[in-house]
Amino acid sequence: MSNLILILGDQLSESISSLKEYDPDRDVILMCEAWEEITYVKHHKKKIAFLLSAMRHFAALLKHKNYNVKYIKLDNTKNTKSFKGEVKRLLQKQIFKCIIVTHPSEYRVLEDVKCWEKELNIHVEIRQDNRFLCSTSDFSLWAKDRKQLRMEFFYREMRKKNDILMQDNNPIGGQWNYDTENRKPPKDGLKIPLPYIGKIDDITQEVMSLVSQRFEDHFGDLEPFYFAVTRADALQVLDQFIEQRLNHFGDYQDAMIQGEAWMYHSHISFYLNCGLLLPLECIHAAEEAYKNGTAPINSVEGFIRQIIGWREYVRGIYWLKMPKYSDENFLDAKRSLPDFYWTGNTKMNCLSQTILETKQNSYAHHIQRLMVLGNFALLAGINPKEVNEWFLVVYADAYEWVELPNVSGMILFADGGYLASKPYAAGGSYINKMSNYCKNCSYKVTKKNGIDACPFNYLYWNFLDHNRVKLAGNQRISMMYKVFDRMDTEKQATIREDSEIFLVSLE
Ligand code: FAD
Ligand code: DLZ
Ligand code: SF4
Repeated sequence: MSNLILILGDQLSESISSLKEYDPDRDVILMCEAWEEITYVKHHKKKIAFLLSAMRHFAALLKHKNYNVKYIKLDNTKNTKSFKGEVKRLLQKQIFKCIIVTHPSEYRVLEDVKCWEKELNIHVEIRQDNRFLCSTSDFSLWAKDRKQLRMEFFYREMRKKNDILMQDNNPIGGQWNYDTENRKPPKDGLKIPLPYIGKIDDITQEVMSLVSQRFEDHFGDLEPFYFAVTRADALQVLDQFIEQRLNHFGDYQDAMIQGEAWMYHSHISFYLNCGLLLPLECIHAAEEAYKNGTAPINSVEGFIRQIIGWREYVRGIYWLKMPKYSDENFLDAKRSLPDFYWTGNTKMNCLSQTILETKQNSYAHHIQRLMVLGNFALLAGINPKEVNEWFLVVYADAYEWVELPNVSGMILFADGGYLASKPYAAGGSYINKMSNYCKNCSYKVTKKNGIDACPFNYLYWNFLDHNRVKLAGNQRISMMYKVFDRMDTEKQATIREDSEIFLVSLE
């Protein structure tokens, strides 16, 4: 008897586990555009267009290779709008032995799928996601009995286990981590290569019309659209990165330049997260560039660390800690997300630039997400639920498994320090050092207090002061409490007053 193989929108890899032992004479592959997936949060228009186009192209490729694919478009009048509804509809037409699906990447969907066996009265086989290098069970084993997890130790294990950048059981170059060589401020006159610009074919055009008609009220600009939507094109993005950007990736990993949304980053997260690219091929391409002498170790190690380290680490934490992780709010942050996160309408230039680029591209690079958007949300005490929803909506690479640990764990310290050893809090001088945003800002980054002072400056101290009970014991920031305590009481009062005025103005 035949199997029904369900392929979800972020599982667009021919080597995916659900397709193993596929039998062309019996099995049916189901892919569906699901209203529920598109609207359970109101995803950025560009993100929807990207994913639907990538899904349609993937289905076309499978059909071309004679796979038996049933692809349900969003505007199919019989579309029931959900994964379960579409599976059920197919079960009513044909008898299957079993439903096969690769482990969904989000807890919400996994919980749904787990109920189908009972509800639909058919065996459901959930296969491990073979696109990650560390299985969820291996991660739990590694994490077991550790009170605090640290990415660095996980990363070293992954390097050894996968034999990446290793020589005789030692790290190539003699060091595991070149983080200190990943922090060059931007310099004038950098010639940053243009990002990949994909062609819009008929499939993408059709999807774009659909998105502009049906999702007009969603955040973000649909045009110009330039993402790759096939594996072949995504491989070109990777090649272009290795040839043109990797060389400087390490030096300028933490740098931000006004008007340069893409910097020397790789822009492959969209493709990795939906399956068009696979982690090992990206890692091997970078390792090869080091061996060929075309990219330095600080770039290659830095890039590989993001993929084999951070990406796998946050996924491990997600599956270890869900569902409780999504309710964490260690610092009891309650403020609503300011409206300017949707409009960019703020006098704070770093925020305004980053938000407008996000609106345009459905992309911002890591340091903008971390030190501008994240730092502000942390210091202003924004409610983690609202921050998480915003990050899930706006980025084309966002799925809960990767977005949630980065937001609740990395930027908001909402998990109390499980993922990161200290809050990534900083005043304006850090942003000034790593960017040129402050030059064009209405606020003065050098001023600590007063109406025209950079808000990050007083909000930083106010944040520490406000969260003293929960943070003062953290060894990595206890020093900053000593600095605050040495300030005279008048200065401390001014910090509190400026912060109060500013935070009230957000409401
Ligand atoms: P590069 O800088 O070129 O890095 C290469 C690859 O490393 C990325 O493509 C990505 O796959 C991986 N990577 C790097 N950092 C991380 C990280 N912290 N966690 C997981 N993978 C990482 N990444 C997502 O893929 N989806 C998200 O929803 C997401 N949300 C984030 C939210 C916040 C608050 C922060 C601070 C980071 C978030 N990241 C997320 C991580 C990171 O910012 C993006 O992966 C990166 O900006 C994607 O751009 P790139 O491909 O040019 O990355
Ligand atoms: C993100 C997304 C969107 C916007 N649309 C669809 C869709 O129409 N069909 C689909 O199969 N997947 C979509 N996705 C990706 C899913 O949300 C993702 O596969 C699950 O969250 C994985 O658990
Ligand atoms: Fe951002 Fe402050 Fe610099 Fe303005 S002065 S760009 S608010 S860091």
